[in-house]
Amino acid sequence: MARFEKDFLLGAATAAHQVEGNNTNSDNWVQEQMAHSSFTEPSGNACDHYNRFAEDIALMAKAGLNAYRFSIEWARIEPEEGVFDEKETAHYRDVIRCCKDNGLEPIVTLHHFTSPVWLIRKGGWEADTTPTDFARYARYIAEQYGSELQYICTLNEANMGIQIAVVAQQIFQAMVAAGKVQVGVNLEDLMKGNPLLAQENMAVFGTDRPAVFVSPRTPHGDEIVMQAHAAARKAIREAAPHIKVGWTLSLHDVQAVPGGEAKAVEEWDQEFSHYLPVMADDDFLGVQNYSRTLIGPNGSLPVPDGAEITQMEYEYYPEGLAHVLRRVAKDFHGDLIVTENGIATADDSRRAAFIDTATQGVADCIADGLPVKGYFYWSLLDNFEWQKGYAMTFGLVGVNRETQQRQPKASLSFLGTLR
Ligand code: GCO
Repeated sequence: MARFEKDFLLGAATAAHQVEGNNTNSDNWVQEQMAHSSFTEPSGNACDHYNRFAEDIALMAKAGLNAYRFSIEWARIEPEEGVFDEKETAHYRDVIRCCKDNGLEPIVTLHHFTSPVWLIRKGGWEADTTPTDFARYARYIAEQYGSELQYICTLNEANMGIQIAVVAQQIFQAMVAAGKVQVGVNLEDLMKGNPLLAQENMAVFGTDRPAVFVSPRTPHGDEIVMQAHAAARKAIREAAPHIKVGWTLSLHDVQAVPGGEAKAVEEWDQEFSHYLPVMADDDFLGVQNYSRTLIGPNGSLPVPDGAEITQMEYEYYPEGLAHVLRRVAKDFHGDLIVTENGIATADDSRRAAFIDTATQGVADCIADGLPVKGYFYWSLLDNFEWQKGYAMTFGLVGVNRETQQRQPKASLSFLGTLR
């Protein structure tokens, strides 16, 4: 049953590195190949989406979706500093065209966690040169594809590095905050450090602690990320003024238990509020929510006893999405797009139930006047969940790892009925 207007953007999301395969010029690829890698397995061919995008896009169209959020891989477009690759540029032009031919609005993300190796060698997401480098790439994309696009997300989960820094600290204090980070990274390894891995990093990146996007970020790095976003936004607007620009944030439904109120405010400020000045000039905010976090007087609490947990070990809590939308709308006055919301589960009926509750929450927000323009389920495919590898099944479509054959799930058809 339709829950949204026909022009509401209803779709699924992916990220280049997690689905395309063979992203060989990226920092992640190199780290996955290291002998002492903290990744459970390498991404390899991933879902071969690089070659099978037309089939995947057709599946979404057939199900009734009208939008696709995907990322362009910077490491493919600019494999060497200042050198733009024409073949890869043509590839993403084909992807965008394929979306349009299938009646899907392409929502492009410029950076979804992975970066070119050369950027990390220069100091990565802690380096003062990165905002300029990122803006050059953003301008190129806007010049190349601007006439075909209406929306660009600059950075995916701009706040992830800060979340990881905070959680990593807590882990050191023996507070394993299960469910605190909405992404599959191996935090314990990250914090303990492995001297052999440090040597391998040194050999490739010239530093034993490469400042990749998904690593504990310093306050300086947080500034760099904000500057990179603002510089990219300016470049995009100069090249293609009609494009709506925003970034995305990983936003937990932060809930205080009695006594945890002050901590919860601190948590929300670090996750959201302190970014308000840089976001003030954005057209939209990409909201990414998967669960809630309960906060007590000393910080985050474990998942309540008896609660249903997902494969990611955080709480099944689809109500969190509407809570977060209502909360951000109080302070951010542009449009809102749910750029990610989803569940890793082997039981597809739980996925459909999750989508049902979450999207009903979105529809209620819209009925109350919130400017929510779209909902993108994470993820289209069972894909590479970073350091956790292929074990996490978020997809609306299963992928046979041997044959790459696609297996659309009932949740895909269910999502398609909502507009
Ligand atoms: C994230 C990411 C995705 C993850 C997803 C599931 O933004 O954290 O955008 O890459 O795969 O969140 O953990």
